Formats: sequence, C-alpha cells, structure tokens
Amino acid sequence: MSLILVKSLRPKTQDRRHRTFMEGTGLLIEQAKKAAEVISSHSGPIRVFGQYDADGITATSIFLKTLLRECKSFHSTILKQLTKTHFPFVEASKESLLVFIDFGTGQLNFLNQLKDKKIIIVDHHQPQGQPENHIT
Ligand SMILES: [Mn+2]
Repeated sequence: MSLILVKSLRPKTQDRRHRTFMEGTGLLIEQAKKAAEVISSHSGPIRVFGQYDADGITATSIFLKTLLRECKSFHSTILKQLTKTHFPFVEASKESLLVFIDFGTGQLNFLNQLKDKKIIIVDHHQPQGQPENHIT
C-alpha cells in the first residue's frame, strides 16, 4: 500500500518523501525489534492495557494474539482512557512487564515513575515528555 502512495507523488517530492518514509519505517522496525526482544526474554506474565476505541481494541487484539502464539501468559484490560483515576490501578499491577497500547505517550510523567517495571508503549499519539530507560 505504501509503494502505491509513493508512486502517485511527483518525482521531486517522491524522492524526498520516499526517503523520509524509509527512515521512519527503519526506526519503527528498530523499535519493534527492541520491544520484541523485551517480550521474548520476559518469562513471567505480561500486563496489557489497551484503549477502548476502534484502533485500540484492534491493536490490542493483534498484540494478544501474538502473545498467545508465543505462549506468553498475560492479563489484559481495556480502559476508556488512561487518566489519573487509573494510575493507582496500573501501579497495583503485580506483573513486572506492562504494555500500553494506543495510549501511554501522553502519560510519560506517570509511567516514568514506575521504575521497578519494564514498560512497552505502542502508541501513535504525540509523546508528552521523554521516556526514561525502563520504557521501550
Ligand atoms: Mn485510539
């Protein structure tokens, strides 16, 4: 699908956009590989939080299916949003690896404080702040 989009652009724009697209894709693959390594090297159960909307539920389903395929045990919760109200609930998670799908980049201030956890954020929203080292 991406190749069709690139072909439809004018030559000058095409080259610039193509390079940017490829750089972005390379970075995405790099980050996905890092996340995959964290998950495959993790032996305990994984806690997954996903957003209650079309892309959140879809992405969470795909993610959980992948965990099933990899024989990983998990506990999944769909939340309407990840707000201050949910922070104590998230903080009380017994699992040492937490995954946030379709939210999390807007709550980095909170997630940065959970230093005893490994955290993976899979989110397409603009990050609010900088993730610390325990966050992939
Ligand atoms: Mn969403």
